[in-house]
Amino acid sequence: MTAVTHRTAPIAGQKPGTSGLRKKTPVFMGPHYLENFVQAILDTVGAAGRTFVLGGDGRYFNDRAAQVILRMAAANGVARMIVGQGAILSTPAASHLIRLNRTDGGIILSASHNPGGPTEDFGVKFNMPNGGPAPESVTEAMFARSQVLTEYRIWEGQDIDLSGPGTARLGPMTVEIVDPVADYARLMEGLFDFDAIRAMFAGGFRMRMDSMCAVTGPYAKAILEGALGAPAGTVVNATPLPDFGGMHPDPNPVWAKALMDEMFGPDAPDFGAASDGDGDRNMVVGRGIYVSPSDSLAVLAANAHLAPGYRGGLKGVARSMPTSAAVDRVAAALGLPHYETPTGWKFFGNLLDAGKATLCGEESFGTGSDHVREKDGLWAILLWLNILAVRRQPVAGIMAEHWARFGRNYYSRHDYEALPAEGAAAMMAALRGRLADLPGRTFEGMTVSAADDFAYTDPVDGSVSKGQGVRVIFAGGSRIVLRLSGTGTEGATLRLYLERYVPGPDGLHEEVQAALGPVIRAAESIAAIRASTGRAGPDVVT
Ligand code: G16
Repeated sequence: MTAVTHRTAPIAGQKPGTSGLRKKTPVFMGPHYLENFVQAILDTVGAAGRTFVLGGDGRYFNDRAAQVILRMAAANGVARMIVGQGAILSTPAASHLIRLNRTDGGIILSASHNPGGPTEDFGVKFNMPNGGPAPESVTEAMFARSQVLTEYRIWEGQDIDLSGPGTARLGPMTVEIVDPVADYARLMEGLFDFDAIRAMFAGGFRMRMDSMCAVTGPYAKAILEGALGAPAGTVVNATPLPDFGGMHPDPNPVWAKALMDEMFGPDAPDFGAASDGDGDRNMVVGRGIYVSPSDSLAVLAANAHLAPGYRGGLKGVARSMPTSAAVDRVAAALGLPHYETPTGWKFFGNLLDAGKATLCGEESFGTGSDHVREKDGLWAILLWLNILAVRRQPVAGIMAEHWARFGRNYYSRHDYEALPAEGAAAMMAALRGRLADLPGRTFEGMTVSAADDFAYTDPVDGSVSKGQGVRVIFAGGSRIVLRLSGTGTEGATLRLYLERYVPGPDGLHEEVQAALGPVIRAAESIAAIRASTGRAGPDVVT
């Protein structure tokens, strides 16, 4: 067994997007592709003497990629790797292990909610010592390195047996194989009132958790059915599979349709939830009522003090720019600072580290807090359960009271997927060129009060991120946002975010797409999406 150096050449396009480098699996499995990117990571963050966490969501190629990364780490002088058993770690559990063990960061293998399999998606991302995704300055440096490197180092040798907890050696490097669930479960137990939730389940409360054949299965089984005593069978699709059982592990009403059907059916349980490929996203549904991620963030912010971990109140809240302003209204009522960041969890890291925000959330089914530096699907579900256990009301009752108090931000996202990349970029460029003409003009009876391309100055380190999405804001709080997704692997995905504020007391219980009708029509007048894409309508409406 020895470290060898292989000659290689830069591979174009190894540029991390919204959350790491995501490509089709065959691309990642191509000659030197994974190796080049991992070498670029190690060269950028430094390897000698370091300790890193390694794990992934179990998708196809996860196991092979983990073995390659371990051998590369050993050859590059890494001292210790903490690896989830079977190379499995949910993204929030990885974030926790990075922090708990005071490591130098971690490598997470996941393409999140994108489907997995030999012809589907794979991804690699690096998280910093604070447990959060690498910021743009670091991912840019990785990309730059990938474009000039000429060799990579790898240990020649056998695979490490990752099938059970324990310690192994790979040349000079120690490999510590850990239970993926245990430390994470302990963290949750410290944040939430497990006794109250246990009593609620014991009293007959019924829940359905859809793990979508992805990584949260073992976590949800251990915590919900194990520690909290929910009946066996509460968690469905609980075995992680390399192809997610053919499911698209994206917890939204479209892809988690079976759960939606059950929650709107005659024998609906009290509470429904789903999580995604790597366990950082969540969807929550009550009996007969869907809770949008933006509303969920607002409800969690308004009620977090009911959970022991947040009893002292929140330091502040943050949301991504396209996320609805529902949480801003809670923050204003509670006198909390609130922040608006670009899309991408990495932008919350500084706010959390600096103690400026406790809760963060995004419209893209992500919610989290300062307990880790990633969004956390099961955490959000457990916080909901804690709130339900204390308030003893159905989800619909909680939502009705919330809207009555704060008003309602009707909200929807329309996605146009797999568009030709150049055409989509040209459409956005044309729109950006028209923004200056919009203020003062009226569409569907709504007057534009501001229109811009969102730029963010990080309040902690002063870094500036420009071109983060077009905003058209109307007097009265309605809003249209357009941006191109940074997580797709095929062509371009255009995201159109639509929001309309209704202060109440009237009009708080309308059908969402109907309530948004004027905003949808205004968006078409302003951006001419259908005309420029040739599409009759969006592919996915959430
Ligand atoms: C990632 C990011 C999120 C972002 C989402 C959608 O989530 O971490 O911050 O909101 O992608 O991004 P986009 O609109 O650019 O596709 P995940 O769950 O995919 O890691």
